[in-house]
This record gives sequence, structure tokens and C-alpha cells, in this order.
Amino acid sequence: MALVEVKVPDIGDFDEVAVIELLVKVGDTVKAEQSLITVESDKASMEIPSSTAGVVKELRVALGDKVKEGSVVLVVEAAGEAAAPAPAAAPAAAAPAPVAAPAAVAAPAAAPAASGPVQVFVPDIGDFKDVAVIEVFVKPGDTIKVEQSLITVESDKASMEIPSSHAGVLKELKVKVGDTVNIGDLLAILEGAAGAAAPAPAAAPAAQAAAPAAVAMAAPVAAAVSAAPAHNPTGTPALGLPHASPSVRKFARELGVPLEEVQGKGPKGRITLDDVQGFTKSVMSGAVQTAAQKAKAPASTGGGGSELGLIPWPKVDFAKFGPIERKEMGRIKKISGANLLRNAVMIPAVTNHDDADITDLEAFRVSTNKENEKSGVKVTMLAFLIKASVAALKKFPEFNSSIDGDSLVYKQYWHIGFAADTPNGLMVPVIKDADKKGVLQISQEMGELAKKARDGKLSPAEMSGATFTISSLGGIGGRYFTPIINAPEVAILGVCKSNMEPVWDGKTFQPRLMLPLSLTWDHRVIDGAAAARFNAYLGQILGDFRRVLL
Ligand code: CAO
Repeated sequence: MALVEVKVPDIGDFDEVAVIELLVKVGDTVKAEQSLITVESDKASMEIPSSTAGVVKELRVALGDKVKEGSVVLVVEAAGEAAAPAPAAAPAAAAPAPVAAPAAVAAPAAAPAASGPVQVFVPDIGDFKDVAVIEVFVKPGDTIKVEQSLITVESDKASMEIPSSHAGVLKELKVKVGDTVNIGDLLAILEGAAGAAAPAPAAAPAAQAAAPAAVAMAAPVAAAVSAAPAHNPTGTPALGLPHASPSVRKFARELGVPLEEVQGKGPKGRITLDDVQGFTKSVMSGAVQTAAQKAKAPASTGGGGSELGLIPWPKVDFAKFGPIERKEMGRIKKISGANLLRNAVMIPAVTNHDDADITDLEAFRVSTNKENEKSGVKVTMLAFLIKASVAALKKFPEFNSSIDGDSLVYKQYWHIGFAADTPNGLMVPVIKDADKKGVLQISQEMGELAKKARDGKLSPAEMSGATFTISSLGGIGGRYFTPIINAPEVAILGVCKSNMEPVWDGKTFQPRLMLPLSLTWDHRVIDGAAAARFNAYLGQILGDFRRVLL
């Protein structure tokens, strides 16, 4: 059995292309024409086939290596005599420079150089027949430059961009995604065209040079490369084409996997076969949702709610009933909306309402602020609430915990988030280590964080790590409400506007300033009795703040 070196065949103009995928390993049995590696330039990717059948004895290339025509890819122990006469083994001889004519691209029908309608044809794409159009980059009305990529075509071995032979305004595009094309097919009609990319030599069909099977692949790639040196001069980033080899793309298409949503873990973020399989598994297990699935889910008000077995969201033509204005929701609203929805749907939440007597505390706050007038720091009710909450969280530690699988994580730190209303939507800055700070310092930090929130300048760090959240509408009004827990926290305190109320002291009604408290809690972690005790304790502290010291 002979050992045969399998070399990179004639790959046209490509010089030093990177190996981005190894499709076989030592010990594998390969067939003649089986793809061995994938190489890639910035214009095209292609798979290099084996010139012979046999068992792989040695791999001579590694990921990231640069190869060119004649580079040895691997050594195969040939299966039989018949397989050996590898057309690609003699790359130089095989293909009389299919790419030599650099303008292989230009339209087979000579294009007029003067302005006026000009037809753009599919250039010489070598041995490839009936290649599928997988992407269209342009639309009627676009101004096209010479050699700007118009479409991408793909066979099962290579993908390539087809450039325009002329400049002008695209009047008509004759192909669409899914069509199959061949050399000479009419691709587009341009108007006001300004001369061909390259003069006539193009007409000389470089394809004739196309060679035996192993080399065939080279020709189209060569065509693409020589044809489109400027690639996509409009600068459209990678034209939205996910970074994957043609075979991976084909595999993804067969499975219906949206490649643009797959995170590539290959070199330079390239999407590999494993990535597509991993993505498919994650979707099937429910760990990941595709964008299409998300669009159907009730994450936005327009969603369908199909996963929950809900009837679809009502679709109403509001304009039928009166004038309307449609405005896209802001980014923060969309993000917080999705979070709120998840938290509302996934947490079995219950809200307890209670009142705290803050008559003395408010008097103390007002007098403190009078004394501190010159310091510029205003002590706020919310700062007292933060401090009082920390005391209650310490007494009832499950309120400061989080669910993690089958465990409860009890946090030994007390970071308190507070909801801040901003022009862009609701934000929750966090007072870190509130247990170690005094009410004055908390007031000051809150003021700074609330300002940053309103100015849209909060950093992610300033919004993370909360163990409990307070949402205060006290400055605005209202009586009670049911705040939504900020997962993975397990409780949230809602506070409304205090009111002077008659409170029975056993003998008479006394005017007392009562603060409405609404505590929402996760019933998986907390039960109703604990919640009632938490609220009662909070009320006691707010009623007599000296208890914080106990
Ligand atoms: N009862 C009565 N009055 C109250 C009060 C209460 N519980 N809490 C605050 N006030 C009064 C204050 O005394 C102050 O009045 P003066 O201007 O007369 O002194 C005024 O309301 C403003 O209060 P403040 O300066 O102390 O601010 P705050 O601490 O109440 O609020 C902040 C700060 C950032 C929380 C607030 O600006 C905010 O954004 N609140 C909205 C939060 C929200 O949207 N929550 C809902 C989330 S769920 O959708």
C-alpha cells in the first residue's frame, strides 16, 4: 500500500489561505473527493478534497496554518491502485491557470462602456453548475460600484460572492435568494453604467481551464477572487453572512438553524458543525430560544404567548377607532419589560400590605434636615427605609437569599436596590453594603445614583448585586401597589405616600402619619407568616428607629 501525499490543488489566485477547519483526523478512512480541510480567504471559503481514497496516516496542517497550491495537507495510505492517480497531486500540471485571466468576471456579453442600460451576467464560475443564490446584497435603486459584490452563491463545496462588472444604478435584479444560476445567466440591469470593470479579456472564459475534479473547486473561487478584489467596497460588514464553511451553512439550512444566532466557537468566531449541533440541542432542551420563538413568546406586549398555552395577544387595528401615533419602545423599556415579564410569570409572588407609623421618624427627619441645611445633604425617608430594611433582612435572612437550583443562597452582604424613575424608563441603582453606612451617607449616595440614573450614566456595576429592592412612590402618591420581584432576589418592598390618619390608641383616636408598605415575596422561599412578621418588624423599627441599634 502506497503512502500518498495529498496536496492543495490549484486554488487559483489564492496565496497563503488560512486553514480554518480540519474535517478529518489520523486513522480516518477517506474517500476520493472527500473534503479534508476548509480554507478561507476574505472572499470565499472552500473545502479541499482528497485526491485519493485511503486511511489518513499523518496530518501535515494545523488550524491557523497558511497553505497554498502544492502544500501537503496529509498523508494517506492509499486504498488501492486505482485511487492513486490523483488529479490534484500534480497541481501545477492540472490546471493551466484558471485564474490567470484576472477579469474572469466581466460579462460574457460585452458590455457597452457608454452610459445606458447594461446587463450584468454571472461570470465564469468554473465547473459549477446550478449554484444556489444564498444572499442578495443589493436592491433596485442602489448605486453599484464596479466589482461590488451583488450576490453570494454557494455549492456544497464553496461559497463565493459575485461582483458587478459595471458601475451604475441597479434598475432590475434578475435573481433572488433560492434561485440557481449558471455562467452567463443575466444577473442585473444597471442604468447610467460607467464602463466595465475590466476590458474584454474577461470574455476569454477562464473556465475552460477548469480541470479535473480536485481542481474544479478552485475555479469558482478563483473567479470570485480575481473578480472581486475590492470585495464589497460599500464596506457593509461581512455582508451579514455568518462566518461558517459552506458545508456547515448547508447543514444549518437543512435543520432550519438560523446561523446568525449561533455563536461560533471556532477560530475567529467561526461557526463549526459542533456549534450548530450544540445550538440545536439547546433549542430542543428549551435552554435557548431562537429569535423567531422569542417573537412568538409573550416577552413583549405584541407576543403570542404560545409556550404558556395562552390565547394569542389581541391584534387590534386601533386606527379604526380613532387617530393614533406609533412609537418604538426605548431600549431600556424593552430590556426591563422582558425582565419584568419573566419575573411576573415565573415567581409565585404574594403581596402583604401593612402600615408603619412614621410620625416620630418624619419629625426627626425634618428636624435633622433643618439642622443640616448648610451641609447640602438632605436626609430622605427612603434612606431610613433602606436602613430599616437591612435590620429586617438581618432578622429574617431568607428575605436576603436567592434560589439556585435546589439550594438557597443566603447572602452575607446587604446591597439594597432602589427603583428610580428616569425619562428612559425604570432603573434600579444599588446602595452597596447598606449595613455599614449611616442614613446620611445613604441619602447622599442615593441622590448621586438617582441623578446618574436620570442622566443615563449609571454603570452596570452600579446596577448589580442587589439582595433586596425598595420601590418608593412616596414622593408621588398612591396607597398600595404590588411591586414585581427583581429576580434573583426573593422580595421587594413597595412604599407609597404617607398620610395623616386617625389611629386608635385604646382610648382615643390620635392623628398619626402612616406609611403604606407593600411587601411582595416569593412563596417558594418565604411563607405568609414570615412576610407578616417581616412587615410588622419593619413597622416597629420605623415607629421607633432606636430599635436599629438593638
Ligand atoms: N410619603 C410622603 N411623602 C414622601 C414620601 C412618602 N413615603 N417619600 C418621599 N416623600 C416626599 C419627600 O418628603 C419629598 O418632599 P419635599 O420635596 O416636600 O421634601 C418628596 O416626596 C421627594 O422625596 P425625596 O427627595 O425624598 O425622593 P424619594 O426618596 O422619595 O425618591 C427616587 C427618590 C429616586 C426613588 C424617586 O425620585 C423616584 O424615582 N421614585 C419613583 C420610583 C418608582 O418609579 N417606583 C415604581 C417602580 S414600579 O414601577
